[in-house]
Amino acid sequence: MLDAFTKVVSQADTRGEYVSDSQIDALKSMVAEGAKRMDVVNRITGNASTIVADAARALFAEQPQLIAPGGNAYTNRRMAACLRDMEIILRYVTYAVFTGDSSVLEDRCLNGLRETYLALGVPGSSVAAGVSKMKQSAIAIANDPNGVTKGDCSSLMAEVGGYFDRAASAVG
Ligand code: PEB
Repeated sequence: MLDAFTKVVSQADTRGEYVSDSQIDALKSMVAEGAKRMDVVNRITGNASTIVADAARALFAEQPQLIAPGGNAYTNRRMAACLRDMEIILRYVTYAVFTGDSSVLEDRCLNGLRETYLALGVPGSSVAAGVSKMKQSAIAIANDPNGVTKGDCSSLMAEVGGYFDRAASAVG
């Protein structure tokens, strides 16, 4: 598991080079802008249940076959597994945002997930649709200008969106 700092060190070490000026500048700005990142993690974490529940509700409204008899979220057990999976994925996305690197999400959540769903008969494209809905709702919550110091969060939001996109494309 890497973070934005250890990633730079590990890449430099592979090439036997010193950390470059541009890498140091990029990390310096990440530190300088760190409060935004922590706010985003805090907001997504604090609203995780809402984000998961809203995304699941929207997914089942769009794909009602999932909750019909024979569907993959039919029975309380499967519904619970589905909500839990969405929550796990959201949790790993918050770790990636926190560390500024996707390796924790890749290694501990997405690696092998497509194959797991294939083996279980869970439709990966539906999971991907659920993840995209979590993305919309998480970004709306994280990017809300009310109640925080105003600033430009566009690149941070693009980064957050990228982690959700990565999770969706890993299973979809
Ligand atoms: C991945 N999901 C399920 C299982 C596993 C995961 C390993 C099998 C074991 C179990 O049931 O608990 N676990 C999960 C994950 C990590 C992990 C992400 C990462 C670290 O350790 N059903 C739907 C929707 C979708 C869904 C499309 C969006 O209709 C999910 C939610 N996952 C779903 C369902 C099951 C499951 C298991 C329904 C149960 C499948 C079954 O037993 O029939």
